Amino acid sequence: MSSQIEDAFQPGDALTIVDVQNDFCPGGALPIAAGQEVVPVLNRYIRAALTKGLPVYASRDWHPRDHISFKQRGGPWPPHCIQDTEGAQFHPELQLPESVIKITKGVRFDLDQNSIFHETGLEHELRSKGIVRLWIGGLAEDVCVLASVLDARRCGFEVVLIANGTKPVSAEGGKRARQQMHEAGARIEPD
Ligand code: VGL
Ligand code: ZN
Repeated sequence: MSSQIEDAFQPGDALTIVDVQNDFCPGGALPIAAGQEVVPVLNRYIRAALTKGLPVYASRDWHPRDHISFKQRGGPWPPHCIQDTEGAQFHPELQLPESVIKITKGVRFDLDQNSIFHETGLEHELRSKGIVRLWIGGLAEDVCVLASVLDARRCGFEVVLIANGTKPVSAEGGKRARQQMHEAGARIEPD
């Protein structure tokens, strides 16, 4: 029997999982409340994508030590997702397939990359694969998910936000982010 997710997936879709890393989950360096709850939801989407032969992308925040976005450098964030540390690893229960295509961001010394499109070449990659629609979930809804959804829309991709597969840094920020994503033309599902 096919799942509802499988039925909703179409050729030209890609699943895009943003920054589901230990540091963004409870116990991590920049914990998002209930961040780990996105994992079983996104695992269902991964299984459906594989069944339908759709590509799965997973981004990771991957900062050099002493990154410009860290508080000690005048940035907004505590140190997090430092390259090759435990905190930067994907959540251990996230069932990424061997075929996963990783997007590594936050590596630049001179700027932060909240959006998975920002200076990563992802637009080129998606177009070369004939992708027209992205299903996006992950962490954090009001930071990297928001920036990525807005950039995807600017690039002309259709976007479905996996609403139960994302969590915000703050509840208030999450409400605003959802509104902004909706206004930018992203479908929010399930609503
Ligand atoms: C993120 C804060 C700092 C995110 C990354 O992935 O949403 N948030 N760096
Ligand atoms: Zn970061």
